[in-house]
Amino acid sequence: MRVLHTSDWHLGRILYKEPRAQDHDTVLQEIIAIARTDKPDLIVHSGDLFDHARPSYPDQERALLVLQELETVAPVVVLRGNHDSAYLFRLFATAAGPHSRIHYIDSPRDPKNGGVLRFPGPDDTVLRLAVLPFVHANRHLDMLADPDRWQSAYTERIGAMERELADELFRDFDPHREIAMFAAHLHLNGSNLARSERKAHIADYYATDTAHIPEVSYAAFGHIHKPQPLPGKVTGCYAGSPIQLDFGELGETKSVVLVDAEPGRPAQITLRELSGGRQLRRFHGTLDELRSQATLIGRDLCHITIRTDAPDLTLSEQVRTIIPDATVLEVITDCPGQKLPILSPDPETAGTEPSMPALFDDYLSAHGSKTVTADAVSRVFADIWSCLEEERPFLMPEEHTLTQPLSANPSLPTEENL
Ligand SMILES: [Mn+2]
Repeated sequence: MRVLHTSDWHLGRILYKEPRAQDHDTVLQEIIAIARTDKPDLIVHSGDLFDHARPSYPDQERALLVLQELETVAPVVVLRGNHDSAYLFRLFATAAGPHSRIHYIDSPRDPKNGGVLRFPGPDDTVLRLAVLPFVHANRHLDMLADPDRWQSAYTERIGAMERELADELFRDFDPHREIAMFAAHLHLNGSNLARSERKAHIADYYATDTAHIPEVSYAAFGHIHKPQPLPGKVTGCYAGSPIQLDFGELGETKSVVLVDAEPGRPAQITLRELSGGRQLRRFHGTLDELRSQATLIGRDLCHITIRTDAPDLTLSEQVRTIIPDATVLEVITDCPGQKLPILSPDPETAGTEPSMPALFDDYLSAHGSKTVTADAVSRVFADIWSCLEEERPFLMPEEHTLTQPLSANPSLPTEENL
């Protein structure tokens, strides 16, 4: 039997205010074409269909239209990932009705009651698929337990669920006729994180143990966005996201997994590379260097840092003219005058609380200024601060350029008699 495994679409993802809908549309058509050509007997989506729990109507429609296209090829199983809403999954299942070939797995199921699905294949073969969507620690664990034990408690809890699923998966199993697979949305200890999966707590609290995975022909995992084989001894893959979702996935080639499994034989795994969706690119250099790479950059989604000697307010505009086909997400200026040098702390004031201007200078050292030099910004801030402390009115330096000629010329109305 042949299975097509995809994952982590994250429909609705926005990168630096740039919606990824057009990238999704391209790559999802590519996945539909692969399904039609390779004719799997089952399609597994291992979670994170959406980027957030309340996706927009257009993104919901996008998901449903693609899943319905896939359903014309083979039954589709969709697991809820940590970004998906269980409620929305239940709603989709209700709307699809009891006879739909799309199976939405919104929450962990009793192994004896829906936790193991059966799909008949050619020549009397049967594929048994155990399903484990994302499990929230706080919904399935006793939160009053010692916080230091949360992680190991989570790992153990998932391990117990996996053992129960394995028991049912292999109960009265006929190895001459049946194939066992497992689909889950989990973080496995030892896998290679991309960064866009969702911050560190996932890795810390939600790590699970590869040793607990049922010994199946193939394990279809979701959650990690970098396509990769599973760590540990069970054959399986993180299918990964179909597009580069953020700069943690820079340079990654994306794919879906085709799995060919026969009873009693190890599964054959083939990756089908995906080329749809714009690539991400980071550029750091001068405008001239950017010019020389313009053709190479093409339509990429770019984060641009331009090195200049002096602040230049037209940089953004120039960048957009040099690479008109690219989507420019952000232009950063790398200009020596726009950052303050980092000073070593004054030993006399060590231990005392730093002043507000000193803290602001620290900020300028780290982040720089946007338009004028950091030095000028620092001086203006220090002036404002001393005026506030001494309860004096404050005039911006630019205002002096107006008031000085006024006071110097007695024939003009002064501030008082205006
Ligand atoms: Mn994900």
